[in-house]
Order: sequence, then structure tokens, then C-alpha cells
Amino acid sequence: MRLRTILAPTVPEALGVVQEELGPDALVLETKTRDGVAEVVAAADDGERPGEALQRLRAELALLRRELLSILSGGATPAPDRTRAVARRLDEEGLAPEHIAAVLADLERSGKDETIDPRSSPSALAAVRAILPGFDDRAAASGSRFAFVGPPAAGKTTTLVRIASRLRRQGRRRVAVLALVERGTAAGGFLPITARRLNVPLLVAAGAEEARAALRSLGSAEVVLVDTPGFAFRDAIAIDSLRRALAAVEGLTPHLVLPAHLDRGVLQATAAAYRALCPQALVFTRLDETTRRGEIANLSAATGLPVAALGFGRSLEEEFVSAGPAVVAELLLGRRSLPPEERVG
Ligand SMILES: Nc1nc2c(ncn2[C@@H]2O[C@H](COP(=O)(O)OP(=O)(O)OP(=O)(O)O)[C@@H](O)[C@H]2O)c(=O)[nH]1
Ligand SMILES: [Mg+2]
Repeated sequence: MRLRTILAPTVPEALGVVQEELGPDALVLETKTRDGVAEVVAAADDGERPGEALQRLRAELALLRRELLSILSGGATPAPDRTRAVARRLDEEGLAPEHIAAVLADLERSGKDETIDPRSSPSALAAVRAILPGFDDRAAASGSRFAFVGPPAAGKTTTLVRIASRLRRQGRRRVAVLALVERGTAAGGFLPITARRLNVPLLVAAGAEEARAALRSLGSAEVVLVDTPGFAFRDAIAIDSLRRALAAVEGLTPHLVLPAHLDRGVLQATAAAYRALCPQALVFTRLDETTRRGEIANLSAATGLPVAALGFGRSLEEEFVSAGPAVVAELLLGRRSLPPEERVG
């Protein structure tokens, strides 16, 4: 169940838009006219699961309760009016209702009278930032051996190549790539040719023993980037054998790479399946293939893992930003858009 607020010059016109956009089964929850503008709140069934619908309704109820309390206590401005634009923006992005409620509660505490504009308000930015885990003193910020794990075609190798390329541009010489592969296979795709182009040594290993031997042969590489094969969340046996192979790499900081367009259930199941590999951060790709970025924040908050980077295109050199909670918060609030402004050249 999804709530939409439609504004139009008259109520019949707003109802027309509801019919057009949400279909004939849309449920009209509220109609009112204010300052000559008609406002209709309607609900449409978009296949949301019952648990999610319940959570959304709880958040709506919490909003209504706050509005009522504010009116009863003689507050000059009912709370949802001040924060409605923020709530609507975050809901459109698909941020989970409990996080929206937390953001609104935070904004209410900041207690000024004017309407809060999601795009420009520092308090809105701080409130969204507060629901997202940061890097603190995690190894993710400072490690020198990074692995990229995740489901098939998530963008693991693309992410690795982008980072290797960036490190080379920064003049880092001793960068090496270790490709963990399934026994009997070779490092495939564009990795061998790209490693050659970047002048970065590429070692291939199947299993823990070969990985240990490969690392010994690398000697004193400054940064080692470890590529891994992709396994879907149901492939527990393969994920466990990857865990054993990665255990051979000392001081490793695994990053879980996920396409941003996956739905919440699949993202959560994948994060749960990969928990055994102890990822320290999330990387989201394919932001160019989704219009809603809320799931990035939902998963980051649910797992406690910070978002380290965002990919939003197929290019190996560009369309990639280092992230962090502030960048994710800015995206959700519409303060920043990715392409083309954020290309890293
Ligand atoms: N549109 C889009 N495509 C992407 C993005 N990141 C990667 N891709 C494409 O997704 C495909 C798979 O990318 P890879 O980097 O090979 O993915 P992988 O996770 O290494 O895949 P496996 O090793 O096969 O599991 C390639 O065609 C990439 O160009 C992105 O942010 N946006
Ligand atoms: Mg790959």
C-alpha cells in the first residue's frame, strides 16, 4: 500500500488524477481544500507485502497523532505541515516508514516554525544522516586489502577496476589484483585486459592454499584488490567455500557489492547470506537503473554497514563516487544528483 498526495485546483480534478495515476481501485483517504488548492490523499496497492503496509500505516498514524497533539497543545504550526515535504520526498525514495518517522521526530525536536525544505535544510540533512551508519574507526577506511563480494553481475569486478584505476591515477604504484576463481576456471571477462592496461599485476587463485601462495608471491604490494565470483543468496555452499578462501587473506576488508535496483527482500536476504564473510561496508551499483534510492539507506541502517561507494553506469573510468552517509543523505533529500555532476574523471 502506497500513499500519494495529489494537489489540483479542485477536488474533482484531483480525484481525476488519482484515478489516472493510481487506477480505479485507489482508496481515497482524505480530501481537503486549503488556500484554494485541493489536496487528496489516496492509497494504491502496489504489491507491497502486508508487513510493509502495516509499518507504513503505523508511520502515518504516528504522524497523525503528532499533528493532533500539536493542535491540542495549541502549537501554532501542526507538525506534519512543517515536515511534510521532507516526509513526502523520503517516501518517494522508498525510505522505510520507521526511518521516516525517526527523521521527522528529529526535525520536530529542532523546533522552528518555518516549513522544512528537504533540498536546503541543514537540519533535514543532519536528521537523515543520523539514521545512517558512518565509518567511525572501521578498517574500511584505512585497510590495504579489499575484497569485493556479492551476487552474480553485481558489479564487483567493475568496482574493483574503477578503484584500481583511481589508485593508479593517484600515482599509487604497488597495486595488485588477486582474482579468486572457482576451481577449474580462469579470471574471465574484462579483468585480464584491464589489469594489463593499468599495468597492475593480476594473480589468479582457486581456494585458500593458492590464495596464500599468490599473496606470498606478491611480496610488498601496497594495496591488494581481491575479485571474487558472484553467488546468489541461496547458494550457501558456494558462499561458504568463498568464506574459506578469503580467510587465507590476512587483514582483508570485504565490501559487499549490490545492485541498487534489487528489491528490499532480496537485498536483505543477500546481506544475511554474506554476513558470514564479515563485510565492512556496502557498495551499491546500478543507481542509473533505479529511481528510488531509499533501499540503499534501508539496508545500510539494517546491517549497520556504511555505504562506501556508488556506481551509476557501465563505464570503467567514471560513473562512480566514493560515498559515505552524507552523500547518501544528500541523494535521498534531492540535494545532489549523480550523473553527470559527480563523474570522477
Ligand atoms: N548500468 C550499469 N551497469 C553496470 C554498473 N556496474 C556494472 N555494470 C555492468 O554490469 C555488468 C556486470 O558487471 P561486473 O563488474 O562484471 O559484475 P560482477 O559482479 O563482477 O559479475 P560476476 O563476476 O559475473 O559475478 C557489466 O556489463 C557492467 O558493465 C552500473 O553501475 N550501472
Ligand atoms: Mg566479476
